[in-house]
Amino acid sequence: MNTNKTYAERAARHPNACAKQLFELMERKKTNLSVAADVTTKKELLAVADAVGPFVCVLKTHIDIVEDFDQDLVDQLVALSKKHDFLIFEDRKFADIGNTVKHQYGKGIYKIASWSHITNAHTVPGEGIISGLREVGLPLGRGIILLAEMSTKGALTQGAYTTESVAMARRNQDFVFGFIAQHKMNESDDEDFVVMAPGVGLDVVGDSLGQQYRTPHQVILESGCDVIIVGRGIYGKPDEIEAQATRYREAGWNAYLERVRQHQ
Ligand code: 6AU
Repeated sequence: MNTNKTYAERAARHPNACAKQLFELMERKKTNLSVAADVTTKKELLAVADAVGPFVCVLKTHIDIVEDFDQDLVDQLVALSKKHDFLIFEDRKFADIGNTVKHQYGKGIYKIASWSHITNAHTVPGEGIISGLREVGLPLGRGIILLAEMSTKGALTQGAYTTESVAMARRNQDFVFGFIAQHKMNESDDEDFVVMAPGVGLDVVGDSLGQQYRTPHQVILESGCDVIIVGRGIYGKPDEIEAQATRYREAGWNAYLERVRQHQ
């Protein structure tokens, strides 16, 4: 099962350019941590990106919550991604018909495809959403992940919905390289999807709005996910950002090493 191999082994064999780049980066930096930088000003976003940069494989953004967004923010984020060697993941959660998401991805104020290495999409509309995003993203070397399971209480992303979402990914492996999910999705040696798991926290079990947290140990070792996404657990304590990033990075990496060890 590819899930239990090292990130280096998975990088070496991966047919999808985006996944390959991500696994190589994870191995090089020894990190499976992604920080969700859900802050609402340009200054804060750049400060968080610069502070967590050395510790992460992926910086996750919600660009539409930044009140003073401008092109210079994007230019600076891209410069930081090169300085610190991380990928940018705009968490846009596309959810419309193929023709509309194509424009939302490539055009408008944000022009997401021009700077975000990875983005994500809901599967509610069916496979046309993947086709629309692919038209814009594939020529630029981008990849997407599908929301197969959400982290929140009462989420409808379960059962047949999840199964069908995985089937959609299997039919589109040139562009879809993984999932937002809570457990591994690989079922045979022929596939190697990257699972990025949000809802990760070491100190609390949830928030007042339905979010649910599990530990890096549960997510990586017990559930077979590949990347932990941590937001408030890291940027929520502005004076401790680097200390918390170090703590989550170690927890995530140790859980991964233990997983590899158990399957040798
Ligand atoms: O650690 P938190 O709770 O502060 O932040 C979690 C981050 C947020 C959410 O928008 C995102 O992860 N997220 C997602 C993603 C990444 O697609 C899906 C999901 O099911 N739950 C979730 O929290 O930026």
